Amino acid sequence: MDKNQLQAESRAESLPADAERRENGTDMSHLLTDLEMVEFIVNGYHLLELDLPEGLNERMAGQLDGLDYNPGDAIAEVVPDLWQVIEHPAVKSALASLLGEDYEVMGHRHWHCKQPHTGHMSWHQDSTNSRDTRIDRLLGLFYPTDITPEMGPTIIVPGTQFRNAPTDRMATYTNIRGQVPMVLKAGTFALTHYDLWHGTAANRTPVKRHMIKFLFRRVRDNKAPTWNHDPDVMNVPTAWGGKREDPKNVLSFGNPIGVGQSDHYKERQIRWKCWNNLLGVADAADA
Ligand SMILES: O=C(O)CCC(=O)C(=O)O
Ligand SMILES: [Fe+2]
Repeated sequence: MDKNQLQAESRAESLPADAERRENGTDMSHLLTDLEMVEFIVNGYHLLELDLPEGLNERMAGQLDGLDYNPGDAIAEVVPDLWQVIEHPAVKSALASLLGEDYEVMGHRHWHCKQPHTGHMSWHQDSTNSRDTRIDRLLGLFYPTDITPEMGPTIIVPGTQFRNAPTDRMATYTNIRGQVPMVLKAGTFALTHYDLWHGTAANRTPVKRHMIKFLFRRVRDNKAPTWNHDPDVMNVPTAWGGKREDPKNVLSFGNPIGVGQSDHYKERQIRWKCWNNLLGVADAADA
């Protein structure tokens, strides 16, 4: 048994009490809170810094550095340590929170190797125009090394996941106010809505920048919340002018890229529909 297996086993032994496990035995101790769920609806992404076994990130990065072809969907067969990433309790709990307990890990995955001294990638959405008010499909972007601003980070535009835009038109946009370069620590797993606008910066360094993309999907609509939900969470006053840090007021008023009133007003309605869908409210689509 190698060192990583040993560490995986010792982690398994320290799993929390039964109350924090689902019936299938999965550790769900990292379910998202109401605030984290609302922030996902508003921003379209959630970052997880994974406490992977020592040396695992370096080993994955070393294997990727040495790979001279792109195995496409078979990347996790070529770099099997990647299974420890998508099996990590924090990843599984976040996915169960956002996509339901029986979410599916889809067969598509891809190694995005940004070669040294290569240019930026234009803004786009990965999904195929099947956009609506729900959270049905997510990308998981995993980075096994630190990502600096010079290494060609993925750049996302928070809150754009509910917006349709022709890709050829988007590609002509330059700097968008509020864009977030994913400058991250090694071992970060970024969950993004499948429709979130994103691109990359140029890689101005002599090193390869690695990102492995996974795709996850909801299998059925929620009948009840699948995260760490407090049924009274929305029973607070509307903060028309005051602090907006609680889930209700973040959901209504959060404006991560400072859009104008008209867009914000429309988005607010979509967010509440999305929230009601996640709660399992039967007629949420007409809310
Ligand atoms: O390499 C990246 O950071 C993003 C790549 C990407 O968005 C794509 O290929 O669709
Ligand atoms: Fe993309």
